[in-house]
Amino acid sequence: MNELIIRDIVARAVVVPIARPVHTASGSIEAAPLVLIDVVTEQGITGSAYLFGYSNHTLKPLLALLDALRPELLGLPVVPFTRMQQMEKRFRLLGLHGLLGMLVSTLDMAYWDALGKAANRPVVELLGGEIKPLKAYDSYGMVDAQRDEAALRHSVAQGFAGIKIKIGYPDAKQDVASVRAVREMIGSDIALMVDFNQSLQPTEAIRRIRMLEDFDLHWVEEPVLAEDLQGHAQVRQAVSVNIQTGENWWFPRDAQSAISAGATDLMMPDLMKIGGITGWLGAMGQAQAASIPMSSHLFIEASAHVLAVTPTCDWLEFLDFAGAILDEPYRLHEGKISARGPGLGLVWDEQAVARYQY
Ligand code: SMN
Ligand code: MG
Repeated sequence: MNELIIRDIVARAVVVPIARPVHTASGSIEAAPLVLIDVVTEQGITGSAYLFGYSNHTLKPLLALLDALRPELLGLPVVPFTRMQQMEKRFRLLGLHGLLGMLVSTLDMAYWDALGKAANRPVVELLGGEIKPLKAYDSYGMVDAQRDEAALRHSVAQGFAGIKIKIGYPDAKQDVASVRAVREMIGSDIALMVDFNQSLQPTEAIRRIRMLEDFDLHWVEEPVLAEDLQGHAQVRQAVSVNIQTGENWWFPRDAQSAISAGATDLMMPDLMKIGGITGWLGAMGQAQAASIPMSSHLFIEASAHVLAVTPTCDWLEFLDFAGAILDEPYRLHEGKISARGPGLGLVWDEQAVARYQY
């Protein structure tokens, strides 16, 4: 394949409407603040990816940081592994996390997209795999049993084999009430996951998880602060349900820290924090070696490619933040999600992008 050379990197901020707001114990997402990144090459191929800024406050700083980064990258070949090493070396003193880590990871996804487009093949095939249907769960915020009943029933009717809800209410009794209501609604055959979004102290987490023992929870996510690996390990030892974490790990080394601390039963790295496709490959090797089931966090489109080559592939999280600005949003087929190409299969709907420009 001919080498692709980076000619320009174009970034645009958008705030995209989402199907339902995501209320968590640690803040709410009413719309998705995204930065769309297009890596334009001399050869006429453009690689695309998006990042999720969590809050509108990050959008302008992300664009400014990318402006500062661009001169480091123009004129260089689209070789993801080499570009990752370049960034690691260039920012060793600062460290790759926060906004910089998000940009480096997203650029990596855009590089892989460009390589896939240049080869006219889906990224999963460049990785040595093939497109395959992946089991997906529908991801909710904090639910109101009455208000959300129709949506939850629709998720089940659509074929989702799992549902995740957020809990971590001020009062533990509300957690129990919410889990009970949803379990009753979806029945015993659907996997039910809960996410505390880092809201508890270890002792309180243990107390609350024990109160939820009757509901056959599939996993309990981030009961305590993501960085508190000891706290996660402590909770994990005290309860019988599987502990899930990983969405806040920065690059594969954080996966190593968490696994070696015994902090988790399951892992779900986020492509935008784990180092893009390249970083995911590093984390998935660790998951394989430690026999840890690995799921995705957000980023449906790119996750569908990498999960299909993940030896311990578990669940794809269906939380659609970009559907409204994509030419063709991802949809479930018989309860499963399959990757699309060429590249990562991302095509912007330019009218929608203009409409939601920040
Ligand atoms: C989450 C994180 C950030 C935005 C929305 C949802 C969440 C998840 O923790 O697991 O999906
Ligand atoms: Mg989570």
